[in-house]
Amino acid sequence: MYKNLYSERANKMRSSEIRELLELSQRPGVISFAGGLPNPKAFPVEQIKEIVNRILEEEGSKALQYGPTAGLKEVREEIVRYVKKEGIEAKLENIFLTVGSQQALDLIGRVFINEGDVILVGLPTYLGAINAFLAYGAKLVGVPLDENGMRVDILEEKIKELKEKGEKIKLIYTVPTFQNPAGVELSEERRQQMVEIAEKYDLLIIEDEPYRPLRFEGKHLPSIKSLDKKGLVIYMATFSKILSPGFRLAYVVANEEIARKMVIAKQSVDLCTPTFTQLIAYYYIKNGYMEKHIPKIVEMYKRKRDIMLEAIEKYFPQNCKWTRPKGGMFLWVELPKHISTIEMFQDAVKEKVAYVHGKAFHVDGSGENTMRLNFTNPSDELIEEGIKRLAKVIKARV
Ligand code: PMP
Ligand code: G9A
Repeated sequence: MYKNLYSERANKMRSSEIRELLELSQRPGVISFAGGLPNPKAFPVEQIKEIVNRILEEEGSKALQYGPTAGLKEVREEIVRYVKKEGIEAKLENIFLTVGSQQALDLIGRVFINEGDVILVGLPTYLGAINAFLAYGAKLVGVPLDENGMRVDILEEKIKELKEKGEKIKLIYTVPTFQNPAGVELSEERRQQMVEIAEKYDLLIIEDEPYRPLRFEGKHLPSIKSLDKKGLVIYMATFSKILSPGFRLAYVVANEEIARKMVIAKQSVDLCTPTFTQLIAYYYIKNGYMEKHIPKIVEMYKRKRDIMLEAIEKYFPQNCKWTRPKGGMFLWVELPKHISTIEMFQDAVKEKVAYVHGKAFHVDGSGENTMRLNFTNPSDELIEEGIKRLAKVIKARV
């Protein structure tokens, strides 16, 4: 009955497999490797309690009030200092806060995408970005990944091909560090090459970095933004994986003109990012808590990755392949070609184990024999049991 009333945009919106699975994952007895949820033990409840009490006592009138759309000045100043440690030189005008980096992805769509504009994305890539961009009518073109992240040689070939066909290419979207979903990291050389490609073809790079602080091994690589001299990289980072996703707090670093446009777009979306959570995160960094907290999360998640890898090696059939991520929250599994992880999901649910099927992350409809496993949310004990259940389900189809 409402069909004729919906906008064309509403008809393009797709529901997220990950969000749909959250309810199932919470059913009693189900071991979920599906959602990219942090472990609740990683939430610093006591310190947040202390900060919240102090904010309410001393700054209640600010914390409970509307704030500027770009975010509170002192919070943005703190972020200027924070990203400097990442080699990113930013001024206040380059930075604004958002309600999660998911909102930043939506704002990108709002500000840059006309119907049919091309965005180049990884094959696979983050589902939430796919859905945000599709809602604005973007045409998403996939570029394969290997163990060193996006294949920038293929990226350039695709750009040339698309240009020859007269397509309007706007953006390259990448999650360079411990990518969601594949867990791989874009090599330093490819980061540099990606910037060169953006310069050569007048494109913007969206560098989405939720997992950058969650490194278990290896050396930190320069952010793509730190290699960008021309203002072509829009960098986004979030507090979701290092503090609390419930805060819905993230930030964007971009060229001043772009930041201004995105902030204007944000004005209509929500007026401002909650001042309360901004202040909590601010004091969390300022008091030095963040610096001490991140290594604890890293230690916990590294242990969980190791438990999952060990269990996979022990229980999975030999003709499966999987990644060994050096950080982040996910590993990626490839099953023999004839197995559909979409069809197999019903067996998994019967065995009370959940994952996200890989096709959801592929904009070209491929990846049906793949799946993403999250290792951060389940308890250590349940990881092994869950992998055992999953192995049983896979073996029945091999
Ligand atoms: N980008 C990527 C790559 C993600 O993995 C996620 C969360 N899973 C987000 C963006 C959204 O994060 P948030 O909105 O919580 O900041
Ligand atoms: O709960 C969400 O939707 C955030 C997690 C994203 C993911 O699992 O990739």
